[in-house]
Amino acid sequence: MEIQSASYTKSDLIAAFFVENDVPAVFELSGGMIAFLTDAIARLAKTPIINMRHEQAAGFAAEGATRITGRSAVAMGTSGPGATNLITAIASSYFDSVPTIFITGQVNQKELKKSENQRQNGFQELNIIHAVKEITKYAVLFDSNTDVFAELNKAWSIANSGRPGPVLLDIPIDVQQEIVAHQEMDTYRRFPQLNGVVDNQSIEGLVALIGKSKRPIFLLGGGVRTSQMAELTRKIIEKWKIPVVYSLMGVDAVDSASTYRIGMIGSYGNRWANRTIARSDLVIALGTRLDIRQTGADTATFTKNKKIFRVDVDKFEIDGRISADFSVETSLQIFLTEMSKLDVTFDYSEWLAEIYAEKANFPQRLEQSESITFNPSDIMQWISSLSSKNNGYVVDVGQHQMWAAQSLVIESDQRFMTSGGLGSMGFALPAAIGAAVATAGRWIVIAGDGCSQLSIAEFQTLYHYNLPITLCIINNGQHGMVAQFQETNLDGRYISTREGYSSPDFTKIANAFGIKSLRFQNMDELEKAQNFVSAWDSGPLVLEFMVSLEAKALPKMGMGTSIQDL
Ligand SMILES: Cc1ncc(C[n+]2csc(CCOP(=O)(O)OP(=O)(O)O)c2C)c(N)n1
Ligand SMILES: [Mg+2]
Repeated sequence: MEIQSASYTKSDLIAAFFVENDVPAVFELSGGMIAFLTDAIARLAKTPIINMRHEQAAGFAAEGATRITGRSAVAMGTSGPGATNLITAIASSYFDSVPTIFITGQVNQKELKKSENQRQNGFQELNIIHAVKEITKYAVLFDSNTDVFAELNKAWSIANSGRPGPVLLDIPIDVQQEIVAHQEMDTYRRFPQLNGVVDNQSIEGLVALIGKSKRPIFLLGGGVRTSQMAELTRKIIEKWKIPVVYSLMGVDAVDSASTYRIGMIGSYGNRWANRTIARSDLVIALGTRLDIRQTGADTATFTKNKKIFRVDVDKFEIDGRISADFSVETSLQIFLTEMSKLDVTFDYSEWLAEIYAEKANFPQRLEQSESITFNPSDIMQWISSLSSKNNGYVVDVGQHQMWAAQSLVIESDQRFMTSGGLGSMGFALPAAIGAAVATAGRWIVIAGDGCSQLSIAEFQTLYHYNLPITLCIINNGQHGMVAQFQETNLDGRYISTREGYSSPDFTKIANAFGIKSLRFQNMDELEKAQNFVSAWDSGPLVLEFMVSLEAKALPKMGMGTSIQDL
């Protein structure tokens, strides 16, 4: 891009860089220390600026937009409280490997504190670089000598290469206003660098292992989507004909129509899927870190009587809590591309039949007691049936998250997004706002009554931009996930999950924000509303589902146990 004017500022360069790098949108809440930046972005009028009601929501929205488009979106906050409000969202992007770009305004360079021992010099001054060191891949404070283009290129490149993750740029307000000389836009972009190589031995080794295996299984994680490899993964699965289980982050790795897609494993996995992986003799784990919620605390039992073959781009995960029999440190792009070149197919029809028989024994809806007539599993099936045109689901944190992961039907190309590593309540609605801004079409949010109270302010963002989002609030009148923990481990003393907890009338709240809403008490009411809700096509809609306090997230692996025990 040619810079036209003689008096462009560094803010203008940054705005131009966003355009050049296809930034889907900038999400922010205003502040004096970012006012020059937002002004420059608005004057260029190419990158949408979405005004959120909290910087944390801006950060989650940028994460959502980045995850869905595969292109880094930007979240901005002013110095001090704006910056600290971004921190939870930065951590979320870090743990879920999302290359979100965070930009904070900073006080004038001459107002920065004079020594590390001085608490604060400028008003709202705060050393955000220091604060986010552990949860960013790169964080840098600009000064007058910073080569702006070089730093932007570096930031985008680091965020998107290897195992992706967030970066933060802290830009003092005086630097934002500095005039730059007439300059050619540096169009040089570094696309994600693929880490590692695959030697033939690894692939041949895998084929040999499968040859010796009676019950192999693929275990897919969030890496499949992070590396944009869902399509190729599906092709390989269909050709190799090997069953697939997945982690919470891998729910949308393969769509539900695939015969080989068995179910979710882990602490709250589908019972039949956990039993399947427990019985398998070879686990081919792709892009998954085998965390405690997947394997249980007892890792020895998890690995018993089976070989584990792992592919991960992050060496530190491979060296992490589960040691594999064979591991390949490389990107899934490289590994899956090599896999797809092999002309092999396997016949595990007997193993598959066994798995299907097991599945028939444990219908998900029957995990609940019979007294639960408005069954969460049925509700998820109903939500799935609303429209196959939905882009997918953005899901919050709690029992409702597990009900969604266990029972939603994921159609081809539909996404399932949730806060995996950080598990942050209040993620879903803002993340869906990011997704809705960055793509055409409707998104479904599934959130609990507790989570909804963390993101209620964003109802105004929904209304203001008239976003095509259907917010499904699963209202069980409690912090159900924690209450379930208290029931098992604290003799049913429900401190601050039931006692001292309450929630407002969400349908009235939605109406107060100018948003249409409906409340449902039972399956009959859902059936009657089906046509209306399916046809709804004008901006946001809030649906509230009144679920029993007694509904549980089941099956549940006990503390310190293994999935073998389920
Ligand atoms: C920011 C944050 N605070 C606290 C928690 C702990 N926590 C996990 S689930 C949960 C309850 C969520 O309640 P609700 O949204 O009603 O979901 P439910 O479990 O009832 O479906 C809490 C408090 C968390 N994960 N994130
Ligand atoms: Mg709840």
